[in-house]
Amino acid sequence: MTLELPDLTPGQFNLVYNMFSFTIATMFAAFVYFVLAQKNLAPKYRVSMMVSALVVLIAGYHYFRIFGSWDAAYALEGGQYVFQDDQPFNDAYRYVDWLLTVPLLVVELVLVLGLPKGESGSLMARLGFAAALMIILGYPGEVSGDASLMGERGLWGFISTIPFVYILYVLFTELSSTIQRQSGRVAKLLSNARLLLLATWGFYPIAYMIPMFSAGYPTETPGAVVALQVGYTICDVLAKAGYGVLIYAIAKAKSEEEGFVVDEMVKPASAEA
Ligand code: RET
Repeated sequence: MTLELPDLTPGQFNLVYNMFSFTIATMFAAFVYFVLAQKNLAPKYRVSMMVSALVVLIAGYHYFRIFGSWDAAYALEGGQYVFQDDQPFNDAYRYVDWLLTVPLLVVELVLVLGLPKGESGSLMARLGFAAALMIILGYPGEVSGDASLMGERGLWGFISTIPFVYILYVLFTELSSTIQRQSGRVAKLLSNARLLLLATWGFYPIAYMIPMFSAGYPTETPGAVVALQVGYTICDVLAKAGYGVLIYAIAKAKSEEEGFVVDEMVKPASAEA
């Protein structure tokens, strides 16, 4: 779905432009890091790092497309960035990205817990399904021309919050006993990952609400358009790359506790003889 946007000042246009560019670099750098860091983990935990790598790769691609769409949607005319009607900004990339990556993020967390097979399968299926539902239900509100709190944006936002609350409920009730079963160090890291998830995921619905309080959104509210894009972008960097680093720390701590030793030293030829 494409969006009609207002004209912007160079400062506003460039802020979003640079944030998108920074995010592409971060996602691809995180991809390389997650792929290379796998060798430091016990084989059992490598799959959660693979999922982290997939998430940032998918996001890097989508930010590349979002960046291209943003660039094409504006032209500098007389010192202002003027919106181009024939090349509207495509906001669907963001939701397609979330649809693919949000279920993967919950899978990542469940995988790193290292639960028995039966338990983890059901947890992943329930959380993954709720995550996908949350994104699908939020989309009609995001692209609706009616951005008011009591209108379409507010309604879809409210419906989408139901699966969101369900995810939080599962994470903070069912998962608590699992976390308590882990050693002190791992339990601390796991509850940090859960808190990071709450803090970053909780920010998306807040960003989603910005247009509800901006009369005339989007064509008459350049500030709200910029705030929404910058807000979602910061959340994505933290929720994907930042969260992946924490998942790595958990997987590393668990690997060490389970006796895994990284064999990094390449022995000189003479030592092998
Ligand atoms: C929407 C619509 C309004 C209500 C709620 C929402 C929640 C969105 C979330 C998105 C998380 C995205 C992540 C992406 C990173 O890969 C859809 C904005 C509750 C929680 C983690």
